[in-house]
Amino acid sequence: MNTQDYIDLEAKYGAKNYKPLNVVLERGQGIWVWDVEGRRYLDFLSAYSAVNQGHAHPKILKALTDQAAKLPLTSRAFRNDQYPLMAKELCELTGYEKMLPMNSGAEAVETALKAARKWGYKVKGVPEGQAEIIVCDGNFAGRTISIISFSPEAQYKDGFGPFTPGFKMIPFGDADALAATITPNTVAFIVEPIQGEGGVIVPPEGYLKRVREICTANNVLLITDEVQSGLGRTGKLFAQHYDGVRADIVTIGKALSGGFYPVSAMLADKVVMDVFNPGDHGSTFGGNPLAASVARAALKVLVEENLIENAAVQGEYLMGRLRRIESPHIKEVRGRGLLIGVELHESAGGARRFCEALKEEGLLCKETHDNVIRFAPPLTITKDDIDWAFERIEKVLMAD
Ligand code: IF1
Repeated sequence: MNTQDYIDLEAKYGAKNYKPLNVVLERGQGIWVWDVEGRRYLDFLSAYSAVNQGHAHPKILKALTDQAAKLPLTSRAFRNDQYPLMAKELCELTGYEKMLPMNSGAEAVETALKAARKWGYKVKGVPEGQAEIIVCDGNFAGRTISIISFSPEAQYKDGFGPFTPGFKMIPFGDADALAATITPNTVAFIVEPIQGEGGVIVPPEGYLKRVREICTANNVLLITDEVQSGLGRTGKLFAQHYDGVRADIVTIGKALSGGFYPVSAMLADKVVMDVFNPGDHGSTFGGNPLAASVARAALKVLVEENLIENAAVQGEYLMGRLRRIESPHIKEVRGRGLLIGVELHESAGGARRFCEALKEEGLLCKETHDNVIRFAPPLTITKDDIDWAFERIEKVLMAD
């Protein structure tokens, strides 16, 4: 079968809920992927930051296969020997007292929202059913009905009502708006330290620090959604660390498994996490031994291979080179570490065509919204790899 055969099959039998680039991948190793025609590409999306450790990392693969051969799933009706170790290692790495394991990023966010509401009622004393959670314009936190209930994106909501109440939206980056919107019933503020889908939007200097102060002063939980910006992507363990902030709740996912398996988690201290009693919340696969074993290996690789520091160094290098491209199409280059967005002028005709052109040059990336090209390679990338990629990016962005 060739590329078109696969595309035709997908069109015939698969839902049309994505419009992918017409490249059919069959193998990946490190920063490289190969399509069914044998063509090689540099992956500059990393599966939306789920492959920070590079494709098919041998050490994570070994953890996966060893555990899969022993015991993939127990359910939480019984205990297993991997989940407690993952919980310990994750809490020690991130500096939180407790974690709750889930599968997708959206499930980690849903868990955080439930924890915040229950903390509001049981600890803060908000009247039952009156909890308010403040969100930011430009947010993306997943596709469940409660999460799209606070999405700013009409398409993500269209046809999916009625929506979950209890959310208020304020502009991203505006700490005064947060202070003005908090009421006695506000239980939490959820924010991405850098908005990924929103277009790689970096907030003003000191924004998160001020938000942290406002939440503390008003006894409101600060939730940072680090599903995409976390685990080294921006050059720090968490993007919130650029402001020296410690949120009350952190959601993580994606690279928590190095791209091998859906693994996510909510992190918090006991004062929040202890609102969950046995039976309150759960998931069939949450905390399964295969997920836990893979996550332990993925975190080990992140630390042992110094990928967080590499993201900072290589991201700085790439951003510097991108900012020197004198292309009439480029409006702004922004981001942190290896989470980079190149915003194009309207006159450029949209980012998609540049992603298509870059695919022809052997580089895979994805537009976010109409005019931003997102560059997010695996954190294992080297300076030479970046030079290889940059040559192609400059060629495409300098063309008409
Ligand atoms: C899609 C976007 C990225 C996320 C943040 C939670 C989640 C995500 C900050 C939910 C997931 C994915 C979802 C995927 C495309 C991708 C995406 F374009 F949609 F927004 F990365 F930017 N918080 N993002 O970025 O995690 O449930 O997917 O595991 O839905 O199209 P998930």
